[in-house]
Amino acid sequence: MLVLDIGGTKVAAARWVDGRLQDRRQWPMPITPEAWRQTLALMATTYPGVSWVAAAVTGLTDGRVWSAVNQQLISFWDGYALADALTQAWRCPSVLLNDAQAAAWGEFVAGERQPANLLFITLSTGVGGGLVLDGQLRSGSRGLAGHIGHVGSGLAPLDGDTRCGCGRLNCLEALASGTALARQATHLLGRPLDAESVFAGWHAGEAVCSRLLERAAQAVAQALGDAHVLLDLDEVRLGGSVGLAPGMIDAIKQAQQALPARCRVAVSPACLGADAGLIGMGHWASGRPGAP
Ligand code: ADP
Ligand code: BMX
Ligand code: ZN
Repeated sequence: MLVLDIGGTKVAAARWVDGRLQDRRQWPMPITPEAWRQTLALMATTYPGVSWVAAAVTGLTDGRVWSAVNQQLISFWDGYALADALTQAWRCPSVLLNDAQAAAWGEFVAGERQPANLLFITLSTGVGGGLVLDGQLRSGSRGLAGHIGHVGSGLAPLDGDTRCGCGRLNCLEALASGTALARQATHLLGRPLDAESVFAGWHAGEAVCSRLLERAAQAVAQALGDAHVLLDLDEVRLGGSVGLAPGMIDAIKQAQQALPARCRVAVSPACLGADAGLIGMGHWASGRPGAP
């Protein structure tokens, strides 16, 4: 089986052999339909002889067709028959699942501990979430379950750009995603910055970057508090390049101190690191009817 993790910034791929990843590779996520078709063709040549393709993908999926929650993340794909495109590229069956839901399943099945009620949250291009409740992956009948990036954070982004690409105001994703950090810093400092530079500025003591990251951490802590009072979680695992960047988890834990003890859920870095989505997809797809 071939497993893919298609995010807003990168596409990761690996063969899934005997419950492990083999030959893992990564490409930038294309930003035009033509570039996507080229990347797909390149991946098909890189991994010949595949009998099943299982893709964890940012956005909503009914298992066959892809659509966006945040219309700004991959604008050219809305309504795209992604599973058919994968089937055509490899001439084999394919399945799809949301990326954060796949990662949540990976963390539950293959992490060091198996808490029955687990939230995986990724701070990455967007902010995604996946829920395992009573030991079962909760996708929801529309694939929407766990989309914590689109809960209202109660805080406004510092650049005044309050409307998220999903249509709501002041979403967590509009404050704490890599895209949001870069957007706010670029506006406030008047020069282009990416999320990596915002972290570098923070560690160098730059005031605007520190304020942005502390506010992002505060928004994450609030959203985790909301999820915890709603679901009584045993644990939260944090992933994504922003979530796993040095200092982020400590800033979130620090922000949790402002909440009443009952609203503070234990947060730890994803046991599977950046591979949670790929590994989760391997385990999840292996359990599907007809899987090799
Ligand atoms: P994807 O969203 O495709 O799953 P990532 O988890 O790598 O990919 O998240 C991409 C986001 O993380 C981008 O906004 C990028 O600028 C940011 N990012 C990547 N590396 C770092 C880093 N070392 N520190 C902070 N932010 C990072
Ligand atoms: C967005 C949404 C989620 C996704 C999350 C993290 C889209 C295209 N995606 O909230 O489905 O899980 O981003 O995605 O609407 P990533 O690209 O940052 O990994
Ligand atoms: Zn939103």
